[in-house]
Amino acid sequence: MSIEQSLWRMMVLIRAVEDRIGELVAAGEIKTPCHLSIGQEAIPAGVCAALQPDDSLWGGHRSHGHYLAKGGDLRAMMAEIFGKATGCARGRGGSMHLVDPAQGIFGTVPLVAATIPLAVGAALSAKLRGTGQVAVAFFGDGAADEGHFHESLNLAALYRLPVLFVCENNLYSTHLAMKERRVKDNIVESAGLHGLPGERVDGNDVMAVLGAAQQAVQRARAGEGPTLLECRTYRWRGHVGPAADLEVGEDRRRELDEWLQRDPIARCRARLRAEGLSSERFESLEAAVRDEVEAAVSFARQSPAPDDSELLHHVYVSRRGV
Ligand SMILES: Cc1ncc(C[n+]2csc(CCOP(=O)(O)OP(=O)(O)O)c2C)c(N)n1
Ligand SMILES: [Mg+2]
Repeated sequence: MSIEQSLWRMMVLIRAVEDRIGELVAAGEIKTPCHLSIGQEAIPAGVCAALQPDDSLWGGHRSHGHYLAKGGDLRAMMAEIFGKATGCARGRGGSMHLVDPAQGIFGTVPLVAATIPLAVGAALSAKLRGTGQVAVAFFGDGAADEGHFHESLNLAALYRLPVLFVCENNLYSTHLAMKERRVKDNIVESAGLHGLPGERVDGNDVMAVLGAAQQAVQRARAGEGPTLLECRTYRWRGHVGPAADLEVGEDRRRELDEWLQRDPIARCRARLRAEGLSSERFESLEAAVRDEVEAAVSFARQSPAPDDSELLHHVYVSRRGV
């Protein structure tokens, strides 16, 4: 499979998983709040394809795609979202606490901007140990409004740390459009202010995202320090849950119509089609993805809930090792 085909497949997987999660939330079977990234799939797919398995990933509340693209186990994610003992956080975290240390996924945390400095810490550790590992922080435009973002960029630039700051700018922080929160549309300029390179990328073009991430990773591994990528995109669903949130702000319906035309999966598919990939091949890959998603849902449904007696396990570190 070519790199572009595997990126297309990853985007299809992320969307199929999230479409299914949306259905299960609407049906009341999933109770945990779920923030869907439908429309934004090119960013996790493109960035993670530039990483090695032992590079670390740090995410936020909208991180299903980050987890999957970095190699996180789909069944363990679905079980986590169902609150089951087989979940990647043993059913205690839900959709917003996905973790898989074996794949370098050390934390997705719903406190906005909280994992940006953690990625800087991981990059400092990698630099001190001389491992060559890179750390990636995924965060939204809302997180770029927070002080953590600026402190992290400054420190990473000062110490020339191997870290990628990936801002997924979907133009909204909950229901607040960027223009209601910032005087200027200038997140990418924060890079220059703090002394690191910054680039605005078409976040709905998976090959553009991949190219920008590869360059940033190369710089980081060469000891040249951090990069900020501001990937422009748009989420098709509302802030949380499956609804489209069309009543949020007067611009949303028009914007959504425009951004639907820039569907990252359709764009990638059109390129692959022009290169000769047959409709039958697309259909068989899509069917395999659907089967994979249904197998994960069955696994989650059949898994046991955590036992009541373990309620306080894994909450505090115990000297007895419980
Ligand atoms: C420190 C903190 N402040 C506020 C919130 C409430 N909150 C949750 S998600 C969110 C919006 C974040 O927007 P953005 O960073 O652009 O990410 P997006 O939801 O667009 O992916 C806010 C304000 C929070 N979780 N943490
Ligand atoms: Mg946002």
